[in-house]
Amino acid sequence: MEEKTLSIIKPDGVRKNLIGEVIKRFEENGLIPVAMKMLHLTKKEAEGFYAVHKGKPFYDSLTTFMSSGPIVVMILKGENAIELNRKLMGATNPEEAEEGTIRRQYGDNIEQNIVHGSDAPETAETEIVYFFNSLEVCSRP
Ligand code: IDP
Ligand code: MG
Repeated sequence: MEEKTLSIIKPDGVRKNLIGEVIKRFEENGLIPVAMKMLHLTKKEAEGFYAVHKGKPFYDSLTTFMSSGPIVVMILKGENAIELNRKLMGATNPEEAEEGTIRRQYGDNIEQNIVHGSDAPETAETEIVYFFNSLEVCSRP
């Protein structure tokens, strides 16, 4: 089934100059960007995005990290885009991520793990509208 998912190259990915590398992985694996922008979240905006994790011990540190520098936010389109993106990213903890995945290859630790990807159709929808309005989403074959 064709799906859309939200992808973020986190501040560590941007600092490490991995924008091109990450997008290349997506394109090579059938995930096509249909919307894209670079922005620097405020702490409040990062807290809003990660509201689902509010109350967890890592929430404050995570949202400080996510607002520590520019990020690249994208909507990716493709067959089973949500699951495929999660597969290319690898497990949350880079040490536990499969060999060859983005997080395994480039992530420093369980927090600073280079990329975000939606985990289900409902969260993909919520996350997409958090960042993009309908005029910013392109139609691509
Ligand atoms: P996911 O990004 O693989 O979906 P989630 O459990 O949704 O993982 O957590 C969101 C983000 O919060 C992670 O990508 C990571 O940056 C951070 N995070 C998750 N668990 C921990 C933790 O135990 N310590 C520190 N940061 C964490
Ligand atoms: Mg998640």
